[in-house]
Amino acid sequence: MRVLVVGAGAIGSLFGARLAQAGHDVVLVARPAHATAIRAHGLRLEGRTPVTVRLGAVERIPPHSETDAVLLTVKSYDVAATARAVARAVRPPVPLLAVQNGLGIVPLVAASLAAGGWPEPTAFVVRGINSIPAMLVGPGVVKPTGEGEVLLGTDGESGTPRFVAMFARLLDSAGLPTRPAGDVVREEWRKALINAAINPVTADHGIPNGQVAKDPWRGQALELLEEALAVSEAEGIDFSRAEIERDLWRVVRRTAENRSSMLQDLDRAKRTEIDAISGAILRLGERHGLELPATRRIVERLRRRADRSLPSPTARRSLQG
Ligand code: KPL
Repeated sequence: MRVLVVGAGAIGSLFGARLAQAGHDVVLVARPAHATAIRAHGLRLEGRTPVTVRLGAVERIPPHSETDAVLLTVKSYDVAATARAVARAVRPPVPLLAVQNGLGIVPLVAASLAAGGWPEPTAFVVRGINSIPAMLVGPGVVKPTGEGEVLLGTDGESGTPRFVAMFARLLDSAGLPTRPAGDVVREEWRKALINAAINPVTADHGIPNGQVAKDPWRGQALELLEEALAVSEAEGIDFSRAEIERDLWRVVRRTAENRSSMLQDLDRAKRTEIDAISGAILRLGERHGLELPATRRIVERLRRRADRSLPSPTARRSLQG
């Protein structure tokens, strides 16, 4: 199958490499240094038995792209602009799997695809809620760092179950385990609650996910989880504390070696998803009149950190290519 992977961070690169290994015809849209390294030497997939995988790599979505499916793996803050660019370049519409952290991704992707010219795009959008961890080691090198799965689902009203089944077959064929999401909104929340507990703590202290299970980080993570849970409850998404804590520690265990995506972003002086995860929870909490002091503190601290560590706007533009 021809697969266009738009967004070759850690997850896009890992998924692209595994799909190419399984015999699919993969093109990755990547930052210039990553794309150049992949074109020159292939994409190195580290792990117990490192391999080099040959696949296509380009810096921009090629105009008039012909593909059977799109994997949209950019960060949440790039979803709108990138989905618009996909719709302009890929015609007619093809099934698109949106894999990123954050809430409300399906309507955002659908609206952006419509703005780019796809008619009735919701029918083509499948949401992927991913817990498979990976790290981008450097240009042309990606490393899987634990275990997880991809939950797949659509907008219950207008999404197409056929495409969920298609992406399940595609990812399963590449050894990327999938499961039906059932209620996508609820599962997005579950992932957001887990991200709100793990990602800012790991980013704040520069620790791998596994350390979050230990004091003093454990206490901080649980405080953030509790505040985020109060917001999800106010939004009508009810999780028992016991259920979500069990899920949190399961993800921490299975991704213990991983540096969270937020920590990897700070490592590389890239914009983080703090606003899409904890910031979104804070904004929703405010609407419900909820005080979230721990969340507010960490959002402010990480925003300040990002402002200090991000390169100047000019250098940032050249990093983005
Ligand atoms: O989603 C992740 C992320 O880093 O963004 C987890 C599953 C927490 C793995 O680190």
